[in-house]
Amino acid sequence: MNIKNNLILALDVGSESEAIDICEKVKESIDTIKIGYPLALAEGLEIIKKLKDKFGFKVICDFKVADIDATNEKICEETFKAGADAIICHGFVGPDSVQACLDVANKYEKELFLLTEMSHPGAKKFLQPAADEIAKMGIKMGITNYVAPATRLDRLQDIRNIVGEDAYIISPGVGKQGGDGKKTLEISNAIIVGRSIYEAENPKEACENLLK
Ligand code: O7E
Repeated sequence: MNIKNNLILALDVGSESEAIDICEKVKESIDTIKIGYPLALAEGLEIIKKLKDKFGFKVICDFKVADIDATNEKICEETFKAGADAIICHGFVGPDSVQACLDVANKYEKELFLLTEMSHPGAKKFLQPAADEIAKMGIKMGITNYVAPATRLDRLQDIRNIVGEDAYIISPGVGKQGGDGKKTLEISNAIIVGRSIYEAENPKEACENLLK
């Protein structure tokens, strides 16, 4: 995925009007947004096409898909039918569940991101011990896009070492969660930033500062 300024906006706001307001303010710096449950549950999947049509953005749907294969297939179908350019799935559910997501992404000629280790402190308890194996599974399955944390650069580097330089890694955790954008981008291909932009008094300036 080609992402302008290697910066993805996590648009975790609660309404279409807030989403449009933020997008208007940052549209010069950003061409890719991540929509997750907060906005999708508030406004429905139609919000994907609305924002794509209005701003020409690419939309990554962060539904952290984590069910059995048959249900994952249905979730991905609905998401790509609604216009998503990519979807994020969890890896801990295992290869059959992830394969179901990959098959639907391939059918729509869209992209799948595999979530390895999460960025929050709690991820150390269950997910971190499994994350390397999740990344290895992804490589075995031919997955080229990954999510790995900006909050633990040593772990981000470990995951980079497993998936290789050709893989595309996006990293959440910059700003409010304590991660450093510049250092993260020495390992990752793009950063995902939410609150530091949409909660800022001046989101446009917040974006520009991040890009500096
Ligand atoms: O901390 P913020 O406000 O900059 O937002 C970070 C966003 O990334 C937010 O949408 C959160 O749900 C998401 N995220 C993490 O913070 N940590 C993770 O490990 C994974 C994600 C995520 O986006 O998952 C799929 C990429």
